Amino acid sequence: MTFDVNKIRNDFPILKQKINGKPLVYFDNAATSQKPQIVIDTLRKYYEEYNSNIHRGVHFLSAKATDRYEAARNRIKEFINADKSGEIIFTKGTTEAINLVASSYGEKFLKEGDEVIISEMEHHSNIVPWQLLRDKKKIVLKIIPVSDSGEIIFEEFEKLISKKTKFVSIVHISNSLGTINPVQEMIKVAHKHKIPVLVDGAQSVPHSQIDVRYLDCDFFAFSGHKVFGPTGIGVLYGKKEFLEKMPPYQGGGDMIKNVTFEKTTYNDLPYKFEAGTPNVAGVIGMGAAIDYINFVGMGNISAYEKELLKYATEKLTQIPELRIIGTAKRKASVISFLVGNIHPYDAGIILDQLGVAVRTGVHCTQPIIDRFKIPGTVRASFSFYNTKEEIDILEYGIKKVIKMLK
Ligand code: C6P
Repeated sequence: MTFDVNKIRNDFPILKQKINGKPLVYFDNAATSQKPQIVIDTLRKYYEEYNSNIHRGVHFLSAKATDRYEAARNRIKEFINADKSGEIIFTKGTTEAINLVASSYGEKFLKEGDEVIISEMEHHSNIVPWQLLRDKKKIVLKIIPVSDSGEIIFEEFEKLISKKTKFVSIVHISNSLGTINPVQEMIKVAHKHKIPVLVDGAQSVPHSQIDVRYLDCDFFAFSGHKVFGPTGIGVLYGKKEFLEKMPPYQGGGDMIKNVTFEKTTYNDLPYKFEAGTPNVAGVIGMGAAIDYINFVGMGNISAYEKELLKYATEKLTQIPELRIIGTAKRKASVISFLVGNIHPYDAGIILDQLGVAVRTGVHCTQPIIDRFKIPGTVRASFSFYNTKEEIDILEYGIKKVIKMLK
């Protein structure tokens, strides 16, 4: 398909509305993305026509829902180029996917004194699960420092690796800085020492083609709601060799083969990790979102967003009072900034009055915000349905913020 942003925008009904009397400029895509009509219709059709529990019923509706659920798993497998559909585990989102690994892998393979490496720019969801494990098993957390431009200091990462290192968990694209981390190189280094690596792909899957076999990551986590799908659904990809050895994360229906009071045997992958009635609508809706991305083309999405980032960076750097936090050489379409001494929250409120939705604060990444010794940032994060005209509105809004609050 040839890329026509106006046509694309027509697929997203929410973008047509006015906020505070002004056309909505939605620049909070890193928090959650908007949903195309096809996803909304798919969810409605599911509930109107074949809502049913899966893997359980012999009746028509249950069979249909099961088919659609498993078909979505297969499409997601293809989308990230996993080897087997059993390596795609549905979770609530990135957060639950990382918790699953920290809890289950940690339970089985990590012991007191073992070291887990994360970076200074992790989202809380890739910090706290490891801290919980630290409290439980007395593992040691090692933190890769980040440079002033917001890049991982690679040599420091290499220096942190020792015989005690037993796991690396790293964010692919930083949600607060936009930095694209060299995860493939990091995985190579870790694998030389036989250390498994989890990649937090919450911010990379919406913007770039992910190939988990090419990356050779051992685990990969992402969320449906950031890839134009519903909330409350996400994916953990894991290599079969690890998943098979890991204990279940939760117990309940569907994750078992046989249950007696004396002994329970667990189901095969991926069901071993999907206890209870899953988010059937969410999975099917996420499948529709993946179809939509494939229809637009990830190549088109990445190229267009690169253009938007370049345009926005050039425009915003011309405002003397504005300071961008996160100036890595390789960046995704996120601009975090501060305007003079104006508190990000105040800037966000004024931008909202102009219909511009941005996120303000620490973006669930308090350690990296503290590292820059700032109270937080204003974050504009772009998606492929945004336009250069909207960036002009943001620029106008920032100038207004300066006039009002300086
Ligand atoms: N970041 C943001 O505004 P969940 O909430 O489970 O879907 O995703 C958690 C998560 C994990 N890693 C990264 C890099 C993320 O950006 C996020 C979610 C949102 O930046 C909400 S805090």
